[in-house]
Amino acid sequence: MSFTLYNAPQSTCSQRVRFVLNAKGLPFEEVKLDLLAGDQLKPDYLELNPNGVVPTLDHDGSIVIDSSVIIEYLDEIAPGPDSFTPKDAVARARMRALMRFIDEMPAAAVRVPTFNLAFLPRFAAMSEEEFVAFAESKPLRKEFMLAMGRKGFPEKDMNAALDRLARTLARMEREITASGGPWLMGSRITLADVAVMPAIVRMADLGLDTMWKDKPAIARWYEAIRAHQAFRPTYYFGSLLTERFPHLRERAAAQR
Ligand SMILES: N[C@@H](CCC(=O)N[C@@H](CS)C(=O)NCC(=O)O)C(=O)O
Repeated sequence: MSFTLYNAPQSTCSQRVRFVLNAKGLPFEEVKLDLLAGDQLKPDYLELNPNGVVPTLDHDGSIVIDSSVIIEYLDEIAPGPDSFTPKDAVARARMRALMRFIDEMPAAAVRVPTFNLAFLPRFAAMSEEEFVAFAESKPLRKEFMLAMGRKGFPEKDMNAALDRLARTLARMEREITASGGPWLMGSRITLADVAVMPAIVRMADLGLDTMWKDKPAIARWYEAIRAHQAFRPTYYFGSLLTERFPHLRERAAAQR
């Protein structure tokens, strides 16, 4: 089996896929796209992924897109050594429901502070015409970019995103407590944990980990995922925003 992953080091959606590939010991070739330069919008890449986003997996010539779909696919074709999917159909349905919630809530919400805090200087340096042309070339994220504009999302949008993240943490705390932990669904890690991991790591990267200081189940969950053997190879140097943007390093330190 040969795998090529089109992705970006700091992309949260890509980190899900790298984690599952690493956990399963599946060797893969990485093609790294520069998302701020617009590599994901080039015609050759759009042929592979018409959404113009990463990640995209090429498995022996078959193209699979969308990180949630890709991690389910990988767990189906390579269930060993550890499966991330419960055997019981009801538990599987619960896992998928959690994954839908995660895609809709934290995965989307975390983009707002990410763009405002990390990527804005890049867009602020563009002319208005350049920025609008860049936004309009994005199949999936045109409206998101135009809503942000070159000045960033307004405070109201930032607060709404932070509130959605806070509600996600409350839901996670309840799920982990009810299941007995340390994972969302109990003693075994599932794809739901992998799906939410990058949003939680991103929050810590942005200095927002204070949001779970009164949530011991999440603190334990975070320790457990960081201790997983797939974590370090997934988060190689350059995967965190603070490793890439010095201004964020200072900001995150000041938050704590
Ligand atoms: N639902 C998609 C979303 C993918 C996505 O939003 N990817 C981001 C990086 S995490 C991206 O490529 N952004 C590029 C852009 O906004 O132009 C998935 O999970 O694969």
